[in-house]
Amino acid sequence: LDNHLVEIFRNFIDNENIVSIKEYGDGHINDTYLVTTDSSQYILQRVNQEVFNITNLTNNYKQLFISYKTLDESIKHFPDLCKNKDGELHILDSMGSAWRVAEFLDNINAFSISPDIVTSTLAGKAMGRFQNFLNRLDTDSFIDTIPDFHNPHKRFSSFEKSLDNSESALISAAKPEVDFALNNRYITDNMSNIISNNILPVRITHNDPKLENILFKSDKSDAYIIDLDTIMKGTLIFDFGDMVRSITSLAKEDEKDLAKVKFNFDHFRALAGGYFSELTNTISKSEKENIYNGILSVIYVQGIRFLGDFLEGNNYYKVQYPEHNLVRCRTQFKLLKEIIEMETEIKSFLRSN
Ligand code: GN1
Ligand code: MG
Repeated sequence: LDNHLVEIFRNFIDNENIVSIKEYGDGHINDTYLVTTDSSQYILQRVNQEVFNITNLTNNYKQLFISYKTLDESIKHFPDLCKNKDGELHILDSMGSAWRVAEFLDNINAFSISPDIVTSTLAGKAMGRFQNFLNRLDTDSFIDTIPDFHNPHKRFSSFEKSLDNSESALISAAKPEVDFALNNRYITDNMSNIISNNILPVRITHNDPKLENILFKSDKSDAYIIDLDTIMKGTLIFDFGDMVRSITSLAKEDEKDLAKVKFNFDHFRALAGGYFSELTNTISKSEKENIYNGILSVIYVQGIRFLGDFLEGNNYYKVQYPEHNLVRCRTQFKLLKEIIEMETEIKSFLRSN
């Protein structure tokens, strides 16, 4: 057992014997461990403070948990965070790292690829229900944990900066992707226009609801939402877009064989059906009308974020090899192309649902 991890965990749970502490999951930003004790299991996490402001993050978690209790929700949407001895949701260690402990949910499955239609429908439903819960919260009590997180204009500008700062060898290695990014910047321009018209309702949204951040009960009766770090003001169409990004392609985000990265209409229908069935009464006309643009924007922005990080030498996302971010970028752009080819069919499906 790693003494430092044990010491940190003891701040939250001190009356159970620790059996093991193992690295866990596939998150790109924070460090996650599974702690097994003689009577239970927990998630221990080190929050990446280069990405998140921990004070704002914990403020938002408190809002979430307070609201959860006062609104008396009948369904469980997400796992609880444990309090430390002083009643706080995170601690800082001697090196200044921020740590927290969450409840580990039993009998659940996480997927990086949707295994079947039922799962895609359930993912949509679970996020739809979660959005309905978020709609009841006080928007102003949430602080942005990452300002401009989905701002398409800002994302494009930082991509241009990465391009300027990049070594020429890296730019040559990514020539087709850089060209694609530059040729398709209209996607962020269009989205920026829509946003500046102020027609999209400002809601509290998840902002990172990729499939891996949805945990499915083994009996497929329900699902929980995790990775609540980016819950803040945002727009629903980007949440839907991120689900489309991670659910409709049936390939891993870092799949090297692009032939496997294809837009799957059946899974799209299932996902959208599940999501909209929960949101019929809340989704606005402007959201519905711009949802296709939202999908394009999220996938394009994800592509240029991976590409920009590759060009800058992989400072942001965890990588397993130097081209990892470039490989990730390629899957995003491939999916984006597939979706653009299906524009008419996708739009007509969205109109009739
Ligand atoms: C990151 O932490 P994780 O792996 O759930 C990223 C998301 C990206 C996602 C791509 C704070 O999410 O924005 O969509 O990777 N989170 C942050 O897989 O940048
Ligand atoms: Mg995350």
